[in-house]
Amino acid sequence: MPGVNATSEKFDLLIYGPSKPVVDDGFTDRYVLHKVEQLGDLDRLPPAAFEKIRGVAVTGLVPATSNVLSRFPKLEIVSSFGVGYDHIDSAWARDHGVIVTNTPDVLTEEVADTAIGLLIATLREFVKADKYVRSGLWLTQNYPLSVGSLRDRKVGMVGMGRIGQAIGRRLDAAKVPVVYHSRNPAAGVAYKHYPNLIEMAKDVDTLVVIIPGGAATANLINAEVMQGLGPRGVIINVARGSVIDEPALIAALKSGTILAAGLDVFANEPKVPDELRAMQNVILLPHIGSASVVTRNAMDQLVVDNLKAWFAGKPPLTPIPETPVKGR
Ligand code: 8YV
Repeated sequence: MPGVNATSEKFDLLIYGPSKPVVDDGFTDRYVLHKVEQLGDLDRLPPAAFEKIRGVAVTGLVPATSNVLSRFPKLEIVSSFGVGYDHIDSAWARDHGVIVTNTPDVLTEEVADTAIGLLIATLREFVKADKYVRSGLWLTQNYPLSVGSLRDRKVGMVGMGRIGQAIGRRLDAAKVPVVYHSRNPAAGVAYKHYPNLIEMAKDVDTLVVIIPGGAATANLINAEVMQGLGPRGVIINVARGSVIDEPALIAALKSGTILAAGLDVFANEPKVPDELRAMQNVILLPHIGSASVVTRNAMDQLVVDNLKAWFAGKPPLTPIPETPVKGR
């Protein structure tokens, strides 16, 4: 019977993705661990392992498509690292009675910190200013005043989930007005809601993007949105690269349609377009929104704890809404 805890039973798990100490060392000898770091290595698993594996820990943004998941006929649960799960085919999982879990909450404040840091660094040009000091130019003249400032801005959040609300709290503390766009108004949120993104873009000068990736939000931030934002416009993206039309962003930054951007995520990461890398009015981060030791350890631990709860016959701690757990 799925997930039942008979004393002598062993549970075969696939650890899929980059090796992580918290995950690698997180299981007792009741678990048999099979490890695959990337998609291309799956074929190296012995055929018998595919028949036995009942749980998968996805420890990074490695694809868990229907092609991958359907190779495990006994699969019961996919425990994924990260709050976003656009790398998992959750519809396939739902249709095949497989539970998917993610790692919400434990990264909320860290990602919100990153968003605010990136916003201020972009507006006040911290990276350029740092280079200025290192190059010795400060000895000859003061660094020019930054055109951007948080002081005269109005932020339009794209997405108002847990992380969006944590970013909002930080902006409230900084006395910056906030409004937001999302498909539906968020419960218990007092900021003005815009059902229409273009209308919001016209009313603000700064977008902070923190919505899930995937087909429903692909290229949501397009040329029209950038046009609406206007020449003072600043875009901060800590969500997924897929949410922004990247060629349109490059064109808007080049032409002065918008002022600047702070990007933690990219359409085809870790590949970042040369044009973006050459620009002075962007700050580029290597997808580090949640990437501190303390937060990543907490996320890894939640990946482990979801699997352990399931194989102890309990409900997993953080199932995604698409695969709710019944009867535990
Ligand atoms: C991780 C993230 O960086 O939680 C998410 O959705 O994007 C990040 O916290 C990502 O999972 C990379 O492995």
